[in-house]
Amino acid sequence: SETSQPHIALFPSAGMGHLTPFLRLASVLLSHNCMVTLITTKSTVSVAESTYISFFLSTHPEIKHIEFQVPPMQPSNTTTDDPFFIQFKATSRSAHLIHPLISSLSPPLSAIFSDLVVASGVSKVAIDLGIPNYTVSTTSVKFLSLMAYLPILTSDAARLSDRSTEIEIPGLAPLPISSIPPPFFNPDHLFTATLVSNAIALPDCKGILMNTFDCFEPETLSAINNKRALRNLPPILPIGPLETYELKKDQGQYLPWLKNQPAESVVFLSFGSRTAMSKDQIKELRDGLEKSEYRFLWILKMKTVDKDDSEDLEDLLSSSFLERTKNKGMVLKEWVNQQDILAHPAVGGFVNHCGWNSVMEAAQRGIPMLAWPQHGDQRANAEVLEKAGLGIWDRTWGWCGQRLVKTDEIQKRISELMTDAKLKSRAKKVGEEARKATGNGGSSIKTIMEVIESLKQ
Ligand code: BUP
Repeated sequence: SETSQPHIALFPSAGMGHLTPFLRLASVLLSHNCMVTLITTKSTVSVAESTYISFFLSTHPEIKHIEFQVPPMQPSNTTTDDPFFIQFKATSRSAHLIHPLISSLSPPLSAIFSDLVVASGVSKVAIDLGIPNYTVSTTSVKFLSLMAYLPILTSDAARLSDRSTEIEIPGLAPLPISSIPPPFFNPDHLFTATLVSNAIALPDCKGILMNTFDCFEPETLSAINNKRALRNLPPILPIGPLETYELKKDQGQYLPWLKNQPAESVVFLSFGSRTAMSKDQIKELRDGLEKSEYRFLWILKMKTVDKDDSEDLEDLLSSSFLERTKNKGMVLKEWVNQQDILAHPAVGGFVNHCGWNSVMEAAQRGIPMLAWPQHGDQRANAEVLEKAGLGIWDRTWGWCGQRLVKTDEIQKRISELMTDAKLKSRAKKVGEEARKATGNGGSSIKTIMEVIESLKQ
């Protein structure tokens, strides 16, 4: 009957890293017989986002789509020019305006699942409509705990200015200062301010749905869920690794190429959808990769936003490099289907920036990672994946642009990634645990089923 079919609105925020888990969650909900309404902002920051949204909707005509026109920001805050941070802020401060768009939906909504950066506005709307709001957090539990603690941290000027120590969140393992994103030391930074104003609303949510699984970061998870830390948080609900869904097949030559490579012989390098390294760093990476003598598939982005990426690969890498390595490797600057690449048996290691979706995609396949975090949550994430046994991380490499990581260091770590048998077997074990969590009767499946059950009435 109609009442046994919950109707859930999903409201992601900007960037592929935020959109991807929501679309994956949408397909999980549909497969459990829920109705889904997807709320997206009227224009997206990247082309990748709008392409994925349209393709997803075209393959799921049963989803209702609401386009939300976000009033643009005045370009007055000068703490950042990152278009994604600006869009977070714009969406955050207008989130309450979704009220009239969703209050008369039929059948009425049973719940709203929304991004952390709209928690404040959406939780008020949810209270008004008398329905639960779940926050979907798109990062590690470790980094979530830091964001949840940010209102306290940023209100304590003395602690913020003391850069010599670790950040201690009572009840949790301390976080080294070097893992705290630099903007967090400035309470006026647009990104920090946006997070703080929404983190204070987390206690109003019914639960925090996370793309992770029980045994990937057990300590942080149990400290929070057993009320030994951050006691005002609602339960954290691990529902991952969220299954990948059918994506638009691109015309890329990489799949036929991968097919011709021996098992586990290829290093796959990608630094996410919003990271661009400096040209000097790209050259060191190029040389380290060549010196390592491994086969490689390298996704190389030169701009933060895909729209303006017109740089030429030959200019950047030199035609002689491309010529010398043409039988050994492939460098691409276009959008690829990362989930298909990681699933390919030829891939033996993953050099990556540690965006949380990428970490979960590697975990699900048991692919060892060489962590090369660049910004934001990525150092905290690197710490988590290293501890879980999924990969290695050289902490001295620093944040993006902090120092030039040299050819020889890169060569050495890539060789370690591809030859360390212990690392390989630990990563395979992580893969088995991940698949157990999402298999029949697995912990993540149980958790999402319980949430869905609770919304039926
Ligand atoms: Br690039 C790229 N193809 O070419 P993360 C990324 N992806 O499928 P990010 C592709 O986008 P934030 C490409 O598999 C992952 O699901 C990738 O999310 C996919 O990093 C997603 O890994 C990227 O979380 O996000 O985009 O840097 O910085 O917001 O965490």
